[in-house]
Amino acid sequence: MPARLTSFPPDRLATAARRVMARCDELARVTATTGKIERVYLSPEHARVNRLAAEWMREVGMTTRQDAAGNQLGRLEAADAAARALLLGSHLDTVLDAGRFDGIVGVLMALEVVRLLREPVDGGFVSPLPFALEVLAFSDEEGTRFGKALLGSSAVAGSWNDEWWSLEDADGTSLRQAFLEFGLDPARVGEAARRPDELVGYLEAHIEQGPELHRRGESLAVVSSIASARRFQLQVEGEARHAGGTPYDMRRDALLGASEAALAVERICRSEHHIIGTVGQLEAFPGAVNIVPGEARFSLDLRGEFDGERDRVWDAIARDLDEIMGRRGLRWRAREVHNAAAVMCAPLLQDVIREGIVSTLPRGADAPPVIFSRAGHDGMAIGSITDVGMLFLRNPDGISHHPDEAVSAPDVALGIQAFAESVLHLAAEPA
Ligand code: HGY
Ligand code: MN
Ligand code: MN
Repeated sequence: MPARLTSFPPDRLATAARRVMARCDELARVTATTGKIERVYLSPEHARVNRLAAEWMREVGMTTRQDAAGNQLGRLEAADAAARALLLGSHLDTVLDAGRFDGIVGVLMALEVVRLLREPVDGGFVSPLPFALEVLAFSDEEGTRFGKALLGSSAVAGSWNDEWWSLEDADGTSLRQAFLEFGLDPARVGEAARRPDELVGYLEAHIEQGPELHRRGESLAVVSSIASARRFQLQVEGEARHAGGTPYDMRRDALLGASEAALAVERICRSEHHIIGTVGQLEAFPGAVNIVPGEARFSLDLRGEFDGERDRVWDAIARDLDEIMGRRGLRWRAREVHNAAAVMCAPLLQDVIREGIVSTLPRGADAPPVIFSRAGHDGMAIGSITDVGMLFLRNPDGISHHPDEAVSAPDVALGIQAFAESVLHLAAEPA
């Protein structure tokens, strides 16, 4: 451990980190698919992890509730019951065949911060700070089941869109139906919304999901901003024909059009510094080995540091698709299923996160790294109602959205200290 530790004994931090790692393993076992980690919105697995999270929230002295959008919340009151709340947290849902730390480690680290900062009172615990502490375990950051990301945090931000009710999952279950089956009332989703005047801000610890900290040999970073993201479902229409009897000059092969489109996305985005485009899904229809695909569907996930750059690249991609599909006698259309503007992390919250990281470094060490997040986070939604700050933890090799996603216990211990110190620095700020 570095020489300069402030108010938290190293053994408490190490114990907290071990607890976080063990609970990441425990939550990884709550999955829809044995041998993989898969936990999607409004599923039985979602309900089970909410119960586990609520138990751990109560264990540190918080009162708990599940909100009207299925987010699990814990709250530790301040001495002044009318005090505003500092929100800490991340998400407990996952992508398909996920790693065990994306989102999860942030929720568990937030609980360890509460455990470090709470003070006993009348047989319970209280936040000794000028604000209440809340831990939010968001229910759907990834958008895995319905394609639209940030559903849980959008409800908290009061930006739920009633058009989303008709979104369907792979089985054709609508979001509305899934709400009802989970025991939630679609008509009351608005009750999850929080008022800006009751909040101090939102702080999230998260693995970097990229290689920069690994390459720098650093444990922690301040996040400057969260990438803007647009997601599309695209459809290409050609003509299904016999795979043997149809000569090439008569074909309108939708899969080849979509394949050229995917390569065009890579070519165009590679020429742009801060734009990243990914085709993660691609499907041919009717999908028989002896039929030329008459239809193809594919996804596009497009991100950028700034909204304008991202939108300009989308226009360039659309022009390329017009040329490709025109040349191949195909038609194409795109449906936008997600659009989140870039969120700048508040300067004050960047400062307190920086102070928190400095508390873990030896005296005289260089200033902590500052990184722009290419991954999306719940702060993109929460940023519309309160200030957002993020702390990144190194994840070796940067691999994420993959079972090999990793984080080290020593880095988690440093992250818990930095996170707790950040909260203390914020509490010391003038109201
Ligand atoms: O897709 C993302 O960037 C995030 O991990 N949901
Ligand atoms: Mn993710
Ligand atoms: Mn995440």
